[in-house]
Amino acid sequence: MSNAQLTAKHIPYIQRAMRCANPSAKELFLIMEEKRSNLSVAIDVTTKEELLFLAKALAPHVCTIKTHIDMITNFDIHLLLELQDLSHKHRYLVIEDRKFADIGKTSKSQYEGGMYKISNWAHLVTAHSTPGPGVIEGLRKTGLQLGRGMVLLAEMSSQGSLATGQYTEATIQMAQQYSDFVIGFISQHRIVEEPYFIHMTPGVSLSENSGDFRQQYRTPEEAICRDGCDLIIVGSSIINAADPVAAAREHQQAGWEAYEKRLGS
Ligand code: S5P
Repeated sequence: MSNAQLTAKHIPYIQRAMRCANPSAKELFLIMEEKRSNLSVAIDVTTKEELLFLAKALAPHVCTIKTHIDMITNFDIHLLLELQDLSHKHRYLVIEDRKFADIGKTSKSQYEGGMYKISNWAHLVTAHSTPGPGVIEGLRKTGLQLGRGMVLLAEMSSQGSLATGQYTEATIQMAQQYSDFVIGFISQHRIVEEPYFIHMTPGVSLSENSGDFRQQYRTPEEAICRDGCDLIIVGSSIINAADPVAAAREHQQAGWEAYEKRLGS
């Protein structure tokens, strides 16, 4: 296949890094290649001690750590400083899964202010496209100058999600309009071919077939080879495992093998 004929899913992460205008997107592809990891761990816990314990233990195996910082009951600034230190030491990016979904002005204030000051520490944040391009414009105003990026929810893993069809199409158009800041999608499938857009996918597990509250799972191989996604987001199957490090290693290996198989296909 000549380079022109290659679709994004056949282009190595390292080459995709070179096509990224956004510095966090570039860094992410480089880290994935360097650590041989397309695994993001969703550390959905309720105390800073658990979050830091798992972040430290799992860091060598992941390219990103995804947080829900508003789940933490004893949040303080030291937690963020330690997460940042760890991210430099172990080379991972932090995604704060805030799922912004308000008008631009409000989302911007929520991003840079309040108790969490998310723009100060999260390399990447998630947002719904429901409000239209204003939510991107609001976050971009603060985030672009800090070298941050955002990920738009184009599809969801939960059964009965309304993010399908025309909604997904409109989300793609919004991302294309602001591709200096929107680095890709949370989706269940590959939905665009531009190689600089990354497809992050939750609802992945080597063990579970169905989750609580209509969460739906498939294996890393299905997510990467069959569905064409680039990065797997795994939460409970790692953090609730009897041995979270071993579970992270297994998911890392399965994700990487699927990626190599896809490149060769
Ligand atoms: O559609 C989605 C989008 C997201 S970001 N479905 C999801 O499950 N997520 C997040 O991925 C969710 O908030 C959680 O943090 C993680 C999945 O966790 P698990 O325990 O089901 O693997």
